[in-house]
Amino acid sequence: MKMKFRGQVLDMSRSHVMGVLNVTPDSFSDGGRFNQQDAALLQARQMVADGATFVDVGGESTRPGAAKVSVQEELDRVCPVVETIGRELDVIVSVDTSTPEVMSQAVELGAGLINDVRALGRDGAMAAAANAGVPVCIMHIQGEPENMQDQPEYQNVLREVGEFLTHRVRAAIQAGVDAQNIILDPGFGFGKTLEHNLRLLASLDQLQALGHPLLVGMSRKSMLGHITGRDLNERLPASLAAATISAMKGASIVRAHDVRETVDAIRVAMAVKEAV
Ligand code: 7PM
Repeated sequence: MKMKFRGQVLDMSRSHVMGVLNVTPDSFSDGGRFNQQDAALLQARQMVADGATFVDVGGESTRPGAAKVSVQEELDRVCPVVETIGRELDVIVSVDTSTPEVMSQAVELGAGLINDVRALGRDGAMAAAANAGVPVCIMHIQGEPENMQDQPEYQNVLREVGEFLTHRVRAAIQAGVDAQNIILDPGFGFGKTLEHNLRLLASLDQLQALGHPLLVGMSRKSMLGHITGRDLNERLPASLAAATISAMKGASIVRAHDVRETVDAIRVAMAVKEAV
């Protein structure tokens, strides 16, 4: 159960942490490109010190209602950060994008993983991922990021997510993506109610049966707010519980904002798994 990310070989039977690094400019940080580069590198450096195996660099917000970003703007935000982190730090740089041009350029600049919340659904994305030759994470989403939470509906969420992912895997392999290079993600919060998310988490082990390593992201998500009643900035304990459960159920990569704490939580889960 090994997977190769450029230079790095990882044992995917263990759980690894992916730190979230947003390079979307928010309304009140007008620091300019150089400050943003510095800030991104500092943040990534801390994540690596805290035990991150991956840093996920994203330049396009998937938030419903977020402004659309042009291809050039996304390239300008993401590429310098990918290049700098790849050069300066011993970490696998993941590029969180659905844009084929960004996939190709980021991998050329050192990215070791493509993370696409649109499951390589944009025109040219399958081919770009196949040509890039690095592992790719295919995530389930119902609808589009803009409307996904309007009225999520499933007859059987586990079966439908499994079928969606199976179809995307087939298409990716047909486009030339190496089957050994495919990671799957049920897409917590992407077109799902709390009930759907919980059913998926409870059955995560069954998604393992699809035969690909799993990535999960629940850090700070509203599903945890719904369970605990906590605001965004008070969801760390809930996020750690979710990370621990996913690690126990075999997730290979856990995407998280709070790397240091998540690494500890996952170490406990892995120690318990090894004791069986
Ligand atoms: C608004 C909506 C803001 C959603 C941020 C988000 C995942 C991901 C994200 C995930 C993979 C967040 C998400 N979530 N990539 N990117 N899996 N593979 O809460 O669950 O971070 S963005």
